[in-house]
Amino acid sequence: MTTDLFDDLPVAVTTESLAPGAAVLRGFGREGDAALLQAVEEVTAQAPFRHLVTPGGYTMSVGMSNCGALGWVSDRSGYRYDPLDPLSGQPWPAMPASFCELAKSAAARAGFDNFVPDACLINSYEPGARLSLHQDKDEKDYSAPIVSVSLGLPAVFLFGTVRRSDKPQRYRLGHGDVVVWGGPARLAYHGVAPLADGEHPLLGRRRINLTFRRAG
Ligand code: MD3
Ligand code: FE
Repeated sequence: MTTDLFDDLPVAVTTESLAPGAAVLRGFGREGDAALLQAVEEVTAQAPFRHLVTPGGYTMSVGMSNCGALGWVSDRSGYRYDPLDPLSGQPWPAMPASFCELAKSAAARAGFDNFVPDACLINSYEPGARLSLHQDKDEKDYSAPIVSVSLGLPAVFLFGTVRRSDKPQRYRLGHGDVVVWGGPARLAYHGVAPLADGEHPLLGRRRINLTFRRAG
């Protein structure tokens, strides 16, 4: 359902509700796309993308990095937020101010005032990479939303319910789309179908997703 249209902006942003608590802001991140990508490159020069191993011993097909005070990591001992990058032993790169402002303004537009993220997980997908159905449960406070920003090749996003066995709905998330997941959607199962090949003018054969979280 379309609830508003900001057609006075250089990029039109429409807000649609996927489910109670889940709002898609189509194109909200598109205006600043080149600057966002530049900032991703600066972060990942310090903290390169890596393929984490799950507690079950599988290597993830999605490459991951982080910025902010806390970063999400996985290894044979489990999932956690860590203030240090295990690859370097150093703190994660600071969250660029432009990231924080985008996340805050998206959350506010979806009805979550005062969102202050302390973690940004950066996911990098190449054709074939996928993320199986999961819940995001490693954060301390589920009252804060999660804000996601998609860049590059489009993905089919799978959005279920709080019951793993419920059949997920499928949504296309394209370049610049921002989604705010809060309230009753915060603990919904979700995932990403294998990325289809393609070529994006700015990102090439790649999709990058930023997820902003209040983790600590
Ligand atoms: C719904 N990332 O990093 S973003 C993740 O496209 C993750 O890389 C996907 O799931 C990606 O954990 C999906 C959309 C998303 C993120 C967090 C959510 C949807 C969510 C948390 C609760 C419900
Ligand atoms: Fe997730």
